[in-house]
Amino acid sequence: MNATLTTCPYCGTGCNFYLQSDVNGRLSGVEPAGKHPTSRGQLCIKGWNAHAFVDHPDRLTAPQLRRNGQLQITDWNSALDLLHDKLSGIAAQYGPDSLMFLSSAKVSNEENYLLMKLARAGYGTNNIDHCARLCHSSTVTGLVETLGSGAMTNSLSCFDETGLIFVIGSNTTEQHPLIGSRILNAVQRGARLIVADSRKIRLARHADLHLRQQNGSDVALLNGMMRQILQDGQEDTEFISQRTENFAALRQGVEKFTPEYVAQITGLPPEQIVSAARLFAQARRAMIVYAMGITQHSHGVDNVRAISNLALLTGNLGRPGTGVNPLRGQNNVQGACDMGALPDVYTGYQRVADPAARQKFSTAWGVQLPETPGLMATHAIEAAAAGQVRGMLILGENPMLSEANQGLVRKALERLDFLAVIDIFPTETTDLAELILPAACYAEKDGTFTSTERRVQRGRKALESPGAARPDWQILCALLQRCGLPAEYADPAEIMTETATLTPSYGGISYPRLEGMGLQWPCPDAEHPGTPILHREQFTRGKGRFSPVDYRPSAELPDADYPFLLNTGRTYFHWHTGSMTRRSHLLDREERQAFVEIHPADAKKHRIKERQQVKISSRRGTIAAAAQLTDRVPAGQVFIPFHFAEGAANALTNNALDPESGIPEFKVCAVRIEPC
Ligand SMILES: Nc1nc2c(c(=O)[nH]1)N[C@H]1C(S)=C(S)[C@@H](COP(=O)(O)OP(=O)(O)OC[C@H]3O[C@@H](n4cnc5c(=O)[nH]c(N)nc54)[C@H](O)[C@@H]3O)O[C@H]1N2
Ligand SMILES: Nc1nc2c(c(=O)[nH]1)N[C@H]1C(S)=C(S)[C@@H](COP(=O)(O)OP(=O)(O)OC[C@H]3O[C@@H](n4cnc5c(=O)[nH]c(N)nc54)[C@H](O)[C@@H]3O)O[C@H]1N2
Ligand code: SF4
Ligand SMILES: [Mo]
Repeated sequence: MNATLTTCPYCGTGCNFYLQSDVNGRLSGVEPAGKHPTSRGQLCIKGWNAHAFVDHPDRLTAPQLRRNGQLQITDWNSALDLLHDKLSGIAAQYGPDSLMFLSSAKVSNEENYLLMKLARAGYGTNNIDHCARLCHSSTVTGLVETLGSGAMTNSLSCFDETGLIFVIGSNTTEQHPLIGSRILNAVQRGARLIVADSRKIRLARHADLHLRQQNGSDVALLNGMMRQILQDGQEDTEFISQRTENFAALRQGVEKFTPEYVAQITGLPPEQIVSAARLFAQARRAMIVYAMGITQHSHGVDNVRAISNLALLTGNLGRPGTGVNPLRGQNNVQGACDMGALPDVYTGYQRVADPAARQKFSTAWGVQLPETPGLMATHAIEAAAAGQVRGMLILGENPMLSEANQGLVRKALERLDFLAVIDIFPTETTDLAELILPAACYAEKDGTFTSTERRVQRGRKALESPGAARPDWQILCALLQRCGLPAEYADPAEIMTETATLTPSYGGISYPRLEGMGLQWPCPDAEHPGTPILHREQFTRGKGRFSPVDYRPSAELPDADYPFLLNTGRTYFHWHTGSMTRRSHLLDREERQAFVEIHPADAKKHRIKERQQVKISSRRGTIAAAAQLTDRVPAGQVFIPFHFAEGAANALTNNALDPESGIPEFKVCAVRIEPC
């Protein structure tokens, strides 16, 4: 029996475990890492089952090419030649910006670095993005403006020291289970808990206050809390005068958000807004924790600004047990952003529009680089549907199920002249691809992954990949070479060495230093111990900036034709588009089919029974799913997880985008329901 220490491939909590393999080199199970600072000898159900999909018979094992509608197996050389010829041919004919590259928060830092280098240096376009666009792009935009850095400010260990936790738009016990447990431990120790979520999530049961405001009304709620704090004279005047700017504008901006006005918008009783403000302001150390309930709105950046304003107003930044803490979702979404798999930045958020940064990368890579920021993933879908993007390479994403408004996504992908997908399994997106390349999964390769607390950690190879599947980094190296760029890296460690020289915040990161518990960036040099808490002496941007925001309603609200508000998200057992968890026996057994949460009173009105198939329609599509009658959702709202292809929530969702971050409004649109 062998045991290989590695990082969990599911969520950004970043737990570590040992993959156990038997004498035949097959995985037999998982054992949590006892000394790890996050997992501390525990795992959630997905971690315990992280070995289960690895040897599933559906794994892609050979490159495949679609000819006359039929998939044919081909060899690697022909497949890579074809891929390069197609991409360079489209670039030559229609310009490099007719290409789009989608990178992946499931793959390593090194692989994200190589794909962004390939897009920029190899094919001459900044059109590269990944699922952070659908996730925390609002955070990156909002927090860079207010604090100077888009990452979680504090560390997970801070939950052990805080006096109050304000969870807003995060179903933490299901989506970041080991962070959820840590919050529950803090509550047991005596910390106060405020939960703001229209759904009665598990944390709500343990909260001092559960605010069930209408989805999409958080700006009003947060502004109302700030107005009350100012009225009570509970703001941190010393912090405001020494460490912030633009305070007068904030005071003015929140002035109209009286408890009564906020009550009208949120549907909350005015007293609850006052109580929330008082509870929050009384804590000497308060942590704000948020996720998709905040970011996935057409005003997602404004939501993030409002959160940042609240933390600045109360001096809850730069100290242990405080902070603005966006919980990053995928195992390496923090890393994919850090590595510059984004249209406007290179690694470490160095801007492509900044001539000095461009010169630095141009010199290092030995090529001229494109000057204008590229397309966001969501804009690229629109551009492909309009015939402006013609070739796409997708590495480890499944936009057919994960992007908003599936009808539009299908139109976009079908209209492409060429689509290639690199994945470990067949997906709804590979179904549309001309070329499919088989990748090694996390257990079959080395690499690094960066968790939500900015902890860069090792993933380690435990077994060989099936058939002809190859690690993504090797596939990308072969493409870089076809573009005439040197790519003779012996292993991912050498790729990290190159990345570190170009990235100040990763400057001190190297494989030998990551043995043990990894390192938290910024880690600028080889002696630096890493940074558990950001903004201690000053903010990354200097002063913290108050950015007042006004309330804007969601793009599409319920009306007479579509009377229900559709909320979408996830469940404990499944992961996104299900490619891995629906192929993990024990997880699949727990939840086998698409379902919709409906309030019992609404079900009664529409004569819908428990487990009955229900038709749900929006202006963009119709799906069927099994009714789950529950008061987890408020009356007037239905909740559908987006894991299930046969009842795809995103056939319904609205692709209205936040004007700044380009994130879709996954959390609010209007639907109607009827029995099938
Ligand atoms: N099991 C499992 N875990 C996961 C994932 C998974 O697919 N499965 N995905 C990972 C990823 S990539 C991410 S990004 C995270 C996401 O983690 P979360 O953001 O925690 O998950 P969601 O279910 O998308 O939404 C969280 C909550 O936001 C609430 N909400 C909706 N609209 C609003 C609103 O307007 N205001 C407020 N205050 N709340 C609102 C919803 O009711 C829901 O309970 O989870 C990660 N962890
Ligand atoms: N309605 C609705 N839609 C949403 C959301 C929502 O809350 N509501 N949330 C959004 C959010 S936050 C996110 S993060 C996105 C996620 O959207 P996606 O990233 O598109 O979803 P995943 O299913 O995680 O897709 C990852 C793919 O990578 C593959 N893969 C896994 N490991 C590897 C590997 O090592 N190499 C390669 N090449 N491939 C690999 C998997 O098989 C899978 O097909 O969904 C978004 N969509
Ligand atoms: S909490 Fe996240 S990282 Fe930890 S075991 Fe569960 S899915 Fe894996
Ligand atoms: Mo995400």
